Amino acid sequence: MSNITSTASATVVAQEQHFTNLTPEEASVIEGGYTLNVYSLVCAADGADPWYKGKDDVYAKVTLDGITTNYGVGDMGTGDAKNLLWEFNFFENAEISFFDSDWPDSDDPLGSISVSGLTNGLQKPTIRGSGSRYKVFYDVTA
Ligand SMILES: [Ca+2]
Ligand SMILES: [Ca+2]
Repeated sequence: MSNITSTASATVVAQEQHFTNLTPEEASVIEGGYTLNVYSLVCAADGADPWYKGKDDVYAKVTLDGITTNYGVGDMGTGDAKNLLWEFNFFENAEISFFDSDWPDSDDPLGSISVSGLTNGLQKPTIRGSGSRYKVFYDVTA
């Protein structure tokens, strides 16, 4: 750090020191938040509809810092994969809950993922619900 030449600049120097302690990734989070990248969804087992109703009718409820929006995915049966290539920006937390759409009865939950910070590389958890299993490929970047 450079020499402090006046009391007025001392405050500025203190603030700069605060930010120089951040890693480049942390600094970029403060500027622009996080990005949740959802690459693909793979169906390991579709079980949320009886056989005569066919494949799961998949959609996602995406909640970013408390605001929820629905995104369609489409029909998925065992072995199907869909490239989603979704990018969501958030600051505090993000959650994606997948559902099988039904009518007139209520939709069946397929499981969810939830993030509140950077991931250590690509994540690929298996989510389960209503007799179905899916693998979600995602990461969180700054
Ligand atoms: Ca169903
Ligand atoms: Ca259905």
